[in-house]
Amino acid sequence: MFCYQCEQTANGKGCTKMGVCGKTADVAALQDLMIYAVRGLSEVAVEARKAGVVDPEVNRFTVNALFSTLTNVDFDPARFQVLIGRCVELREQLRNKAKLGTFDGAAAFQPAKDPNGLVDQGTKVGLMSDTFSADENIRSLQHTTLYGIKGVAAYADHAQILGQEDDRVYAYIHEALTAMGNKSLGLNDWVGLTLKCGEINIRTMELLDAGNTGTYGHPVPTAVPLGAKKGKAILVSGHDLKDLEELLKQTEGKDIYVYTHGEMLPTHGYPGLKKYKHFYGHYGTAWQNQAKEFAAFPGPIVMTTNCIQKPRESYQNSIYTMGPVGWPGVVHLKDRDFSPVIKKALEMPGFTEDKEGGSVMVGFGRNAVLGVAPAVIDAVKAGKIRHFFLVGGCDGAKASRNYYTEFVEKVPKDCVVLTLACGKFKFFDKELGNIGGIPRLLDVGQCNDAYSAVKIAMALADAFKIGVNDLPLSMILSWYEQKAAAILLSLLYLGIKDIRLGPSLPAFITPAVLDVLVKNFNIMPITTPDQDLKAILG
Ligand code: SF4
Ligand code: SF3
Repeated sequence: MFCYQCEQTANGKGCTKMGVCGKTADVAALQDLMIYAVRGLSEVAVEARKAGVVDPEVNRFTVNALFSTLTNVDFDPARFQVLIGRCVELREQLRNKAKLGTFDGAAAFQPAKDPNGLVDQGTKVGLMSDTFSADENIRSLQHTTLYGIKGVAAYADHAQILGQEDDRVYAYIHEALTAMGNKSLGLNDWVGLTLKCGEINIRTMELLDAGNTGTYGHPVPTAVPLGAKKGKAILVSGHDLKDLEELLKQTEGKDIYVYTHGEMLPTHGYPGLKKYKHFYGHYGTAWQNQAKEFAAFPGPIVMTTNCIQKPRESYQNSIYTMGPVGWPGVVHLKDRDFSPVIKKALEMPGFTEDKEGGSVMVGFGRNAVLGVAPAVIDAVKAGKIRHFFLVGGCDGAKASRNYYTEFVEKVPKDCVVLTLACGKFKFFDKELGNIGGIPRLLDVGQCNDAYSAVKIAMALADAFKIGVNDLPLSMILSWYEQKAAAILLSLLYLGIKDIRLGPSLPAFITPAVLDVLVKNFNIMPITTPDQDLKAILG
């Protein structure tokens, strides 16, 4: 196997025997084959679009299948076997519907009949195979684009669940995946396709934002208890709001409290979700601590999307996956039917007493923050707020990620920290106080809400009549998986400079490609909190 799509890749180079994430070589091969099959489907979709045929099922399948290959999403070989078969079926249906001729290569791929045969096929179409460019810099951009597309696919999948779609997003994905087989494209073409991914991701996140806020209202500042309420309990993790809503509906009146985990924390701010009285509080921290935290939770756990890790035996029978998530042997919920989870919650002990745990504030999406924009602008003009830091991105297991905790601790008292995504768990429960009533720590939301942060930055720039790069705002980002790659490409597409990125730089970026990024965007690795703060604040 060879995989280097995430930040924790082995030795900062690539996982070759087994994923640091727990992905086996067989699953890695099946994921490679899945990508190859989707590339074939994309080729046919591109030609079909030219013939005026667009198939919504193909579009939705495309993003769902890509989402399932994201880090920490699907580890179940059996589910990939089904998806690969379905991919080829849809491809042939579309080819017939659009009355297209025959294809070769990925678009003519026929899956082997048995699992071993599929794994064999997968080993021949991996990242370093001749299905990608032989030029290491072009390949680097192809892989950067592929990972960006995976992020876009995740967001597009969430958005379409809430009824928000734009064929421009699907068309780009199909075109860029098809381009990967086009040997005549050069380095500049790939720079263009890579930045285009960032542009398309902004559109996708806009759709997702419209889906979330259109369905559940704009998040409002909300205190979320970190303790527990005596009673039966269900824990829900991942990012999907619709899954959470359905769970809340189905558990209403059943004397069960629903707790969020990880990236579900910001959902407490949505009016359409917080109205449920039994939607109680938040439990635990970021994904990499789940084995210990899940083992101590006295009720069942539902994983709606990333990040899942190998379940411990103690909760193997009380954890459930749904949507794109899978783990071999773990029950996969279908059609948002939570009855097995509810049954399990009623069997399990739940919390036997109330537990005090303090609380954290969420709900500072663009609507809430821009609602107090005049006060913020006045505070900046009066010199009460010196600088804004967006400290956001993914969390992870590496000790070097303590940088972000220390950084936020050391941010001077006259500065405000905006945060989003699961990286916030490095400091989410710190008491940072406020500046004239404006909280110094503002949780914008999930990684899925990065659009909201971009909107805030742009609105501030407009208000001050300056460019985003001239704002007293610095981005200190942490990445782990491919949604972060998509967001990073969006920031680059918007021309945002001086981003500090850590804890390490992507292994899939070659020195020459990095050079281009540094020259054009002055992107740089994090150093130490003291040194970076000094460089920024002077
Ligand atoms: Fe390794 Fe990350 Fe790929 Fe898992 S997803 S195999 S940890 S590079
Ligand atoms: Fe976290 Fe997995 Fe990326 Fe949504 S949940 S930010 S790592």
